Amino acid sequence: MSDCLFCKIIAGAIPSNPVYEDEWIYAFRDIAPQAPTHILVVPKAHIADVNGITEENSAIIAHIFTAIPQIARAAELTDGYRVVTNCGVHGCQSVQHLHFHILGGRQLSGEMG
Ligand code: DGP
Repeated sequence: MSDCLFCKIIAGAIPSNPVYEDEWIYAFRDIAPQAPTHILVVPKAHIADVNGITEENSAIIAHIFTAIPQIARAAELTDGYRVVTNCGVHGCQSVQHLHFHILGGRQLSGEMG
């Protein structure tokens, strides 16, 4: 199996708290939540980060962004939420498998960086 942490979570080799799954993507609770609701949405195919998005795999990214509103609705984020993806060292990416954070459940800071 791949040495990637999120590939292991997707495969079920490391336990996680799922909130959504389909053929292409998996969403689960962040282990260290930074907001009352903190969900990670990942493609099942290993893409390292935003720099790994191509014409060939971009349909998965579009699919993620159609699933995110459904996931947010199911999580009752009726007053809004933030979607974040970190990339590389300056972006503070700590897991090298593309993931989108859904953060909500309280008024978030206006600071972005
Ligand atoms: P980033 O720093 O953008 O690469 O975000 C990685 C996120 O992954 C971070 O918010 C913490 C979360 N995380 C790290 N290890 C685990 C884990 O084993 N399980 C879960 N559910 N989340 C994890």
